[in-house]
Amino acid sequence: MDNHKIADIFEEIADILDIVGDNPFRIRSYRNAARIIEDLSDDIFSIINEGGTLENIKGIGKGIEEKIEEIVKTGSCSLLKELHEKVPPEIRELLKIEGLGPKKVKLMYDKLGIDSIDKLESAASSGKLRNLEGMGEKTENKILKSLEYYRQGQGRFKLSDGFSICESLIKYLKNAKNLIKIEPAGSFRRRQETIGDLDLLAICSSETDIMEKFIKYDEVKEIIAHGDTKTSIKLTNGIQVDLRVLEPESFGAALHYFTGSKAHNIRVRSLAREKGLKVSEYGVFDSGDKKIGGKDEKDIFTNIGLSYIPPEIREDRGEIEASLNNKLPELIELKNIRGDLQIHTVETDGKNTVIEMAQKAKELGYEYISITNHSKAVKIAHGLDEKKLRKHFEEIDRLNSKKAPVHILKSVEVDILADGSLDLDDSVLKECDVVLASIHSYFNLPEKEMTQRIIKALSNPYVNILGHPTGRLILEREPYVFNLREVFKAALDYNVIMEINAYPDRLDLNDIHALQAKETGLKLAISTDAHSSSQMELMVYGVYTARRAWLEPEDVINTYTLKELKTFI
Ligand code: DGT
Ligand code: CA
Ligand code: CA
Ligand code: ZN
Repeated sequence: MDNHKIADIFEEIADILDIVGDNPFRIRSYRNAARIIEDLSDDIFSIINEGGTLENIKGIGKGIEEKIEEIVKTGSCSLLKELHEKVPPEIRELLKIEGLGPKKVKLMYDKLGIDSIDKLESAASSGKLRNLEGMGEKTENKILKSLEYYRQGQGRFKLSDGFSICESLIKYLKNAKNLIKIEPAGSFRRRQETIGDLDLLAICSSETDIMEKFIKYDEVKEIIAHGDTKTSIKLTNGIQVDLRVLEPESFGAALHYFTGSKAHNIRVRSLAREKGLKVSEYGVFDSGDKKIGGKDEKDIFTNIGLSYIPPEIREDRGEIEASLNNKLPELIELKNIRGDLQIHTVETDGKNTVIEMAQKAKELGYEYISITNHSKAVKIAHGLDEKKLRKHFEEIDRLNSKKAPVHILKSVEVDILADGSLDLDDSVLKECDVVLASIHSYFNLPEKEMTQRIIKALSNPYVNILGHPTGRLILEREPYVFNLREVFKAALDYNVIMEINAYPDRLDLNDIHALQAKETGLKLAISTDAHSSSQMELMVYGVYTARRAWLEPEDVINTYTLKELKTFI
């Protein structure tokens, strides 16, 4: 449990109170508390566990503080449990549809009795939603589109969720009797952007109680199967976890098999057959069925004449051929990153100051950061106009001259307006070290118009990087509709770099598009889009995406030294 999880609980409480039509002041106090806790730099768990108080935190009253203590001490919240009983999960699920908030859910329930995704779908497709107050045909169509997207992603989870689940679960299982090793496999190990279920593999020296511990884990909702070598559970958040206990002699073979992907496995097996060998989850066997390897994962590769293939590219997208021909890429690693090129600060909607972000960059071992606050069109983020941006730059100059912890590049995330023009005057863009341009509004233009809009923005001579190029939010919002290949071609003409936004909800460009960008001849920048110093640690998710896209350090401009970067820009 961390601050983020407490904030989630309060956010959910506020949502449900909204649905049942509770007192608006009470609702607001939970929503505020959620926001405050999310932004807090201190760890609430340590504060409470060390006997401290939250009294001094503005916006956290007595009632909320008691709830927090309850959550820290018991791991759950009785109010939320009560609310869960009042409002069934089918209604709460409606909140997951993009564009539906608690107010709309309540309205739809009160007026049309909509209490499930199925009922929502039939109401929307038979044109019943458009007659509700504040809705119309457009909203209705939007909801239908969101529904389709939701159904596609149903049952899948973001990679970052996989990390938090794995972390707590593995920490818990580490105390099992005689456990030697436990490792995640599957799509999680391949660092796919979403995961269907988690696959854990363990070896134990002798008799173990790991399966008993596993089914007694706090977060278990359902035991799907329970045996000595394989057990499957479903957690309260809906994710399934499979745990297998293996013989040490075949651990490597099983790790390879259960890491997948399935398509990769099929290729590996047929390659083995061509060599008169057999590969299974138990090992590598010769024509006489004698086991010749399987303890270590690398046995699988070496025995069939392959060099080791990193999990992230085991997708049968050419990795087998590359491995056979010794042409595997030297994949980028987190340690190659020398700076972060999208960072927001208190000047707009960030939580930390420029100097705090620079300090964090220093801790991460970086050489430079680029401060990219929003421009004025992004009103909810209090975007900067020309005058404010220039003042901000003076401050950055001052910090750089006083030996800032890392070099601070003067930049901006300039908004791409509906017609493709930019939100700031060229005269100020010219003064920037780096210009990042992104779309934050008018997501639903027709394809041609959207493509032209982006290309027009790229044609501005001062634009260096296109931020979160497709605008998608994983499992939430589809990319905007435009012709990506044409945009890539234009980017090549205008020398514009494509961003891989590392924020776990975005990962935009995704792996496939990032590879296409590389093949077009473009460079990429992996940036966190951090709105607080701790979010700068999310860089690793962008690196996973880059690895899945076969990127090497030279493909990514923030692996360059400051001097190289400046020359390139
Ligand atoms: P997911 O869970 O949908 O995100 O994707 P994975 O890749 O984790 O798939 P999962 O959990 O169904 O199975 C784990 C791995 O086990 C998979 O990546 C490859 C291997 N595997 C599963 N079923 C088969 C199969 O029928 N044939 C082969 N060759 N391998 C399989
Ligand atoms: Ca899986
Ligand atoms: Ca599985
Ligand atoms: Zn942005």
